[in-house]
Amino acid sequence: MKIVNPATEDVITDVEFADAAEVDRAVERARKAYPSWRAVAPGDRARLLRRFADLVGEHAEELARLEVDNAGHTIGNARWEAGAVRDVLHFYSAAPERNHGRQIPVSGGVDVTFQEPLGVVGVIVPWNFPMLILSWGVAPALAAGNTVVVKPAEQTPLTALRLAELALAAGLPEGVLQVLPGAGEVAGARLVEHPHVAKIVFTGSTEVGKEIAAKAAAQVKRVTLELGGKSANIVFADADLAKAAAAAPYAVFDNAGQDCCARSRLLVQAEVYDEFMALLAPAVRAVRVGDPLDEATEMGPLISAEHRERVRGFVSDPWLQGECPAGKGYWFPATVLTPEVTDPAFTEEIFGPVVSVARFTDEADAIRVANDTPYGLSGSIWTRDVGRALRVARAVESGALSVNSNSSVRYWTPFGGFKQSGLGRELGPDALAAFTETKNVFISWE
Ligand code: TXE
Repeated sequence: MKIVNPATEDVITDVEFADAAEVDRAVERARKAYPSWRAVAPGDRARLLRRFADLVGEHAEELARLEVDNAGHTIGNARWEAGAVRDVLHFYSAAPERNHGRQIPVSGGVDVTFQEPLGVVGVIVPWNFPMLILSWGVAPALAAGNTVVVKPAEQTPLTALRLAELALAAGLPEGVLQVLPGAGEVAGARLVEHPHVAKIVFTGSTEVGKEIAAKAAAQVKRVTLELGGKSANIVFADADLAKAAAAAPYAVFDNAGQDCCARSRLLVQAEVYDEFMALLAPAVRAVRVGDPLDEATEMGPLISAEHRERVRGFVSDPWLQGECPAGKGYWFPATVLTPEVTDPAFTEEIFGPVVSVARFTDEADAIRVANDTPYGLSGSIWTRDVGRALRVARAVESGALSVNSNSSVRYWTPFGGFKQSGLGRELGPDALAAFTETKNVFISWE
């Protein structure tokens, strides 16, 4: 399959896609590698993961440039992402030595609860953050003693393939981490259906997520799902409006809006709507779109021509559009819409640099509009009133909220969605539980 640079439309390379038989062989290798990987002493497994993390750090610039070429990320973002992959691996490298289990008092013996690895884990990765999202599944899965088969997205296999080489160079045994580029309906589907894959970690569209959940249910296979979002960015009249307006473009246009946490619904309290929009307009016009390798660039291209057409389909009568390059590359300008709240632009995940703005009257109205969606991944609340911030944060049905900030993801805190935005949590101290099975053993002393 031809792999394309979305900023230039040049073919970077050709990558062979795995068919179902190749997936079967990879799962078999992972199965063979599992007993000895789970038996590696905790300290040794920790050291191997730290070495892997260090190698990612040493190759951070190379990985970042690969992500720029393959996914169109800005070089600044891609450098941050390479550093984050290293940090996620470091964070979970501490886990093998802290997988303590529990001892619960009983009479007539000793009762021990173990957290056992699951076996072979399949990680299906999307194209929007190819190496970062890979690390969220791979690091805790390996730390817990599982072996892993990764299927990257069709468009973006390059950093995943490089990470697999670095894992081998770090000393991870053959078969412990494999990366298999392939089509979703072929290689991805086979991973989901394979009876020897114990768990699927999937990040992608809600539509495919539902299909995977249904297939997994037929085998009672474990799943973690990170799906779509339509998050609200709620600006109350008492907020620092200049700060909220300056942050709003980044909240939705980062990674050209191809972010499940994008705050693509901007809800502004009616009495400050005009004032806020007057502050928002220059901030949107100032977003620099262009060559992702230019350090000053803030927004790169969309992933493909097909995706750009999909994004364009949501846009009519924009309130404001910024500039973007003409000519080659899948460019799309930063766009602000003011649609009806029933319009698809306001209700559906666009996954592009498009924000839809609406007014609300009071706190209850803001909560009602924010929750009027099948999604529930992230969101922001801008206010100077601490009580209101807490009330709204508790009432909004989302997995990752921020107050007077856009941030959603820190690798040491839990991340995941309410409602149709997902199932289970990634990252944070609890992610290890998602890659282990609880086993209770009673030992009689009588
Ligand atoms: O996603 P898919 P697509 C949303 C976003 C975007 C839309 C479509 O709105 O515009 O989804 O993107 C693999 N069995 N998100 O079509 O198809 C596929 O190969 C097993 C949100 O790219 O869900 C890829 O590796 N696997 C999102 C991965 O699933 C299958 C990130 C995601 O692809 C499969 C991406 C199947 N039947 C898109 N079909 C987020 N949550 O961040 C496909 N795949």
